[in-house]
Amino acid sequence: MYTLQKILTTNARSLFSIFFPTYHAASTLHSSNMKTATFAMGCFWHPDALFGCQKGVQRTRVGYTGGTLHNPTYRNLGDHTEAIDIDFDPEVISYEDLLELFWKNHDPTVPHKRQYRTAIFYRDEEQKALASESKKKKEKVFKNQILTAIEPFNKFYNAEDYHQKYYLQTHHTKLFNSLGIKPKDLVDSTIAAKLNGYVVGENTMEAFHFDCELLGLSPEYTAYVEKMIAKGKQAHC
Ligand code: MHO
Repeated sequence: MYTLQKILTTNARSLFSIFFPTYHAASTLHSSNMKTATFAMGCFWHPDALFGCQKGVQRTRVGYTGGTLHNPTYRNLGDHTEAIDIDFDPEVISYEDLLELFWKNHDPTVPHKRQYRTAIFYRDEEQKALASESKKKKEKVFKNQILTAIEPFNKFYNAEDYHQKYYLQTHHTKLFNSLGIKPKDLVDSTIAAKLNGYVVGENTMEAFHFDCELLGLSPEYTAYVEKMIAKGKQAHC
Protein backbone atom coordinates (compact mmCIF):
# COMPACT_ATOMS: atom_id res chain seq x y z
CA MET A 1 0.00 0.00 0.00
CA TYR A 2 1.12 3.56 -0.71
CA THR A 3 1.11 5.90 2.25
CA LEU A 4 0.54 9.61 1.67
CA GLN A 5 4.15 10.27 2.53
CA LYS A 6 5.31 7.77 -0.08
CA ILE A 7 3.07 9.34 -2.68
CA LEU A 8 4.43 12.79 -1.91
CA THR A 9 8.03 11.68 -2.11
CA THR A 10 7.66 9.51 -5.15
CA ASN A 11 8.61 10.92 -8.53
CA ALA A 12 6.15 11.83 -11.25
CA ARG A 13 6.64 8.67 -13.26
CA SER A 14 5.92 6.37 -10.32
CA LEU A 15 2.85 8.42 -9.48
CA PHE A 16 1.77 8.06 -13.05
CA SER A 17 2.17 4.29 -12.87
CA ILE A 18 -0.03 4.10 -9.79
CA PHE A 19 -2.89 5.69 -11.69
CA PHE A 20 -2.16 4.09 -15.06
CA PRO A 21 -0.66 0.73 -14.18
CA THR A 22 -0.97 -0.67 -17.72
CA TYR A 23 1.45 1.97 -18.97
CA HIS A 24 4.06 1.26 -16.34
CA ALA A 25 7.47 0.65 -17.88
CA ALA A 26 7.47 -3.05 -17.20
CA SER A 27 3.76 -3.72 -16.97
CA THR A 28 2.52 -7.26 -17.23
CA LEU A 29 -0.76 -8.39 -18.67
CA HIS A 30 -3.66 -9.00 -16.36
CA SER A 31 -6.53 -8.91 -18.81
CA SER A 32 -7.68 -12.35 -19.88
CA ASN A 33 -8.94 -10.73 -23.07
CA MET A 34 -5.48 -10.18 -24.50
CA LYS A 35 -4.56 -12.13 -27.63
CA THR A 36 -1.25 -12.63 -29.37
CA ALA A 37 -0.47 -12.44 -33.09
CA THR A 38 2.79 -13.64 -34.64
CA PHE A 39 4.05 -12.46 -38.02
CA ALA A 40 7.26 -12.68 -40.02
CA MET A 41 7.83 -9.97 -42.64
CA GLY A 42 11.55 -9.44 -43.07
CA CYS A 43 13.93 -7.82 -40.58
CA PHE A 44 12.04 -7.66 -37.29
CA TRP A 45 13.11 -4.15 -36.19
CA HIS A 46 10.52 -2.43 -38.37
CA PRO A 47 7.44 -4.53 -37.39
CA ASP A 48 8.40 -3.98 -33.72
CA ALA A 49 7.99 -0.23 -34.32
CA LEU A 50 5.00 -0.49 -36.65
CA PHE A 51 2.82 -2.63 -34.39
CA GLY A 52 4.13 -1.29 -31.09
CA CYS A 53 2.52 2.13 -31.55
CA GLN A 54 -0.92 0.97 -32.68
CA LYS A 55 -3.87 1.64 -30.41
CA GLY A 56 -4.80 -1.58 -28.56
CA VAL A 57 -1.31 -3.10 -28.75
CA GLN A 58 -0.06 -3.76 -25.25
CA ARG A 59 3.44 -5.03 -25.89
CA THR A 60 5.64 -6.59 -28.54
CA ARG A 61 8.66 -8.88 -28.69
CA VAL A 62 11.01 -9.61 -31.56
CA GLY A 63 12.35 -13.12 -31.81
CA TYR A 64 12.85 -16.31 -33.73
CA THR A 65 10.21 -18.87 -34.63
CA GLY A 66 9.10 -21.37 -37.28
CA GLY A 67 12.12 -23.67 -37.00
CA THR A 68 13.37 -26.61 -34.98
CA LEU A 69 16.70 -25.46 -33.51
CA HIS A 70 16.65 -25.12 -29.71
CA ASN A 71 17.57 -21.70 -28.32
CA PRO A 72 18.46 -19.97 -31.59
CA THR A 73 20.42 -16.71 -31.52
CA TYR A 74 20.89 -13.97 -34.08
CA ARG A 75 24.28 -15.45 -34.99
CA ASN A 76 23.00 -19.04 -34.91
CA LEU A 77 19.48 -18.88 -36.24
CA GLY A 78 19.30 -22.40 -37.68
CA ASP A 79 16.03 -22.90 -39.56
CA HIS A 80 14.16 -20.13 -37.72
CA THR A 81 12.75 -16.85 -39.07
CA GLU A 82 12.82 -13.33 -37.62
CA ALA A 83 9.33 -12.61 -36.28
CA ILE A 84 7.24 -10.30 -34.15
CA ASP A 85 4.94 -11.31 -31.30
CA ILE A 86 2.15 -8.80 -30.67
CA ASP A 87 -0.01 -8.81 -27.52
CA PHE A 88 -3.20 -6.94 -28.35
CA ASP A 89 -6.64 -6.19 -26.98
CA PRO A 90 -9.08 -7.51 -29.61
CA GLU A 91 -11.74 -5.09 -28.38
CA VAL A 92 -9.56 -2.17 -29.49
CA ILE A 93 -7.69 -3.59 -32.49
CA SER A 94 -8.80 -6.71 -34.32
CA TYR A 95 -6.69 -9.52 -35.78
CA GLU A 96 -8.04 -8.40 -39.18
CA ASP A 97 -6.65 -4.89 -38.54
CA LEU A 98 -3.25 -6.40 -37.72
CA LEU A 99 -3.39 -8.50 -40.90
CA GLU A 100 -4.06 -5.36 -42.95
CA LEU A 101 -0.95 -3.74 -41.47
CA PHE A 102 0.99 -6.93 -42.17
CA TRP A 103 0.10 -6.93 -45.91
CA LYS A 104 0.57 -3.19 -46.29
CA ASN A 105 4.03 -3.07 -44.77
CA HIS A 106 6.05 -5.59 -46.74
CA ASP A 107 6.02 -7.12 -50.18
CA PRO A 108 4.85 -10.72 -49.71
CA THR A 109 5.65 -11.60 -53.34
CA VAL A 110 9.43 -11.18 -53.01
CA PRO A 111 11.42 -14.33 -52.16
CA HIS A 112 13.94 -14.09 -49.30
CA LYS A 113 16.18 -16.47 -47.41
CA ARG A 114 14.48 -18.28 -44.53
CA GLN A 115 15.65 -15.67 -41.97
CA TYR A 116 13.49 -13.03 -43.66
CA ARG A 117 10.66 -15.07 -45.21
CA THR A 118 7.06 -13.87 -45.07
CA ALA A 119 4.81 -15.91 -42.75
CA ILE A 120 1.81 -15.83 -40.45
CA PHE A 121 1.97 -18.12 -37.42
CA TYR A 122 -1.62 -18.67 -36.30
CA ARG A 123 -2.36 -19.41 -32.66
CA ASP A 124 -5.88 -20.81 -33.03
CA GLU A 125 -8.36 -21.94 -35.64
CA GLU A 126 -9.94 -18.51 -35.83
CA GLN A 127 -6.62 -16.85 -36.68
CA LYS A 128 -5.93 -19.60 -39.22
CA ALA A 129 -9.26 -18.96 -40.98
CA LEU A 130 -8.84 -15.16 -40.92
CA ALA A 131 -5.26 -15.37 -42.21
CA SER A 132 -6.23 -17.73 -45.08
CA GLU A 133 -9.21 -15.59 -45.98
CA SER A 134 -7.18 -12.37 -46.07
CA LYS A 135 -4.42 -14.05 -48.11
CA LYS A 136 -7.06 -15.14 -50.66
CA LYS A 137 -8.36 -11.57 -50.87
CA LYS A 138 -4.85 -10.16 -51.32
CA GLU A 139 -4.17 -12.65 -54.14
CA LYS A 140 -6.56 -10.56 -56.20
CA VAL A 141 -4.67 -7.38 -55.37
CA PHE A 142 -1.02 -8.41 -55.84
CA LYS A 143 0.16 -9.00 -59.39
CA ASN A 144 2.68 -11.68 -58.44
CA GLN A 145 2.19 -14.81 -56.37
CA ILE A 146 1.98 -14.26 -52.60
CA LEU A 147 4.69 -16.35 -50.91
CA THR A 148 3.40 -15.92 -47.33
CA ALA A 149 3.35 -19.21 -45.41
CA ILE A 150 0.46 -19.77 -43.01
CA GLU A 151 1.71 -22.14 -40.31
CA PRO A 152 0.67 -23.15 -36.79
CA PHE A 153 2.51 -21.25 -34.05
CA ASN A 154 4.98 -23.40 -32.21
CA LYS A 155 7.62 -21.86 -29.96
CA PHE A 156 8.81 -18.25 -29.94
CA TYR A 157 12.33 -17.49 -28.75
CA ASN A 158 12.87 -13.87 -27.73
CA ALA A 159 15.73 -12.21 -29.58
CA GLU A 160 18.66 -10.71 -27.70
CA ASP A 161 17.88 -7.58 -25.63
CA TYR A 162 19.72 -5.27 -28.03
CA HIS A 163 17.20 -6.15 -30.79
CA GLN A 164 14.15 -5.20 -28.70
CA LYS A 165 12.74 -1.72 -29.46
CA TYR A 166 15.84 -1.28 -31.57
CA TYR A 167 15.26 2.27 -32.84
CA LEU A 168 14.45 3.65 -29.40
CA GLN A 169 17.41 1.87 -27.78
CA THR A 170 19.96 2.60 -30.47
CA HIS A 171 19.04 5.89 -32.13
CA HIS A 172 17.05 7.74 -29.47
CA THR A 173 19.26 6.97 -26.50
CA LYS A 174 18.50 10.11 -24.49
CA LEU A 175 14.76 9.49 -24.60
CA PHE A 176 15.30 5.78 -23.88
CA ASN A 177 17.55 6.50 -20.88
CA SER A 178 15.04 9.00 -19.52
CA LEU A 179 12.51 6.16 -19.16
CA GLY A 180 14.72 4.21 -16.76
CA ILE A 181 13.83 0.91 -18.44
CA LYS A 182 16.45 -1.84 -18.47
CA PRO A 183 17.01 -3.50 -21.86
CA LYS A 184 15.83 -6.83 -20.42
CA ASP A 185 12.45 -5.25 -19.53
CA LEU A 186 11.79 -3.87 -23.02
CA VAL A 187 9.73 -6.91 -24.02
CA ASP A 188 7.19 -6.06 -21.30
CA SER A 189 7.04 -2.30 -21.64
CA THR A 190 4.04 -0.65 -23.26
CA ILE A 191 5.57 2.82 -23.13
CA ALA A 192 8.75 1.60 -24.89
CA ALA A 193 6.67 -0.19 -27.55
CA LYS A 194 4.72 3.00 -28.27
CA LEU A 195 7.71 5.34 -28.29
CA ASN A 196 9.79 2.98 -30.44
CA GLY A 197 7.10 3.31 -33.10
CA TYR A 198 6.49 7.03 -32.76
CA VAL A 199 10.17 8.01 -32.98
CA VAL A 200 10.37 6.48 -36.46
CA GLY A 201 7.07 7.99 -37.59
CA GLU A 202 4.99 4.80 -37.66
CA ASN A 203 1.82 6.49 -36.49
CA THR A 204 0.18 9.89 -36.77
CA MET A 205 0.56 13.02 -34.65
CA GLU A 206 -3.10 12.58 -33.73
CA ALA A 207 -2.48 9.06 -32.38
CA PHE A 208 0.52 10.34 -30.42
CA HIS A 209 -1.49 13.16 -28.87
CA PHE A 210 -4.11 10.64 -27.83
CA ASP A 211 -1.40 8.55 -26.10
CA CYS A 212 0.70 11.46 -24.96
CA GLU A 213 -0.79 12.13 -21.57
CA LEU A 214 -0.87 8.46 -20.70
CA LEU A 215 2.76 8.11 -21.70
CA GLY A 216 3.58 10.70 -19.05
CA LEU A 217 6.30 12.39 -21.11
CA SER A 218 7.81 15.71 -20.10
CA PRO A 219 7.10 18.72 -22.39
CA GLU A 220 10.72 18.47 -23.61
CA TYR A 221 10.36 14.84 -24.73
CA THR A 222 6.86 15.40 -26.04
CA ALA A 223 8.27 18.08 -28.35
CA TYR A 224 11.12 15.73 -29.32
CA VAL A 225 8.74 12.92 -30.33
CA GLU A 226 6.53 15.39 -32.24
CA LYS A 227 9.59 16.46 -34.20
CA MET A 228 10.35 12.82 -35.05
CA ILE A 229 6.78 12.14 -36.19
CA ALA A 230 6.86 15.27 -38.39
CA LYS A 231 9.86 13.78 -40.25
CA GLY A 232 7.71 10.89 -41.49
CA LYS A 233 8.69 7.23 -41.69
CA GLN A 234 12.31 6.68 -40.69
CA ALA A 235 12.59 2.94 -40.02
CA HIS A 236 15.42 1.25 -41.86
CA CYS A 237 16.51 -2.31 -41.37
N1 MHO B 1 20.70 -5.02 -42.10
C1 MHO B 1 20.62 -5.35 -40.70
C2 MHO B 1 19.57 -6.38 -40.47
C3 MHO B 1 19.36 -6.64 -39.06
S1 MHO B 1 18.05 -7.59 -38.82
C4 MHO B 1 17.67 -7.63 -37.26
C5 MHO B 1 21.97 -5.80 -40.20
O1 MHO B 1 22.63 -6.58 -40.87
O2 MHO B 1 22.39 -5.36 -39.13
O3 MHO B 1 18.11 -8.86 -39.41
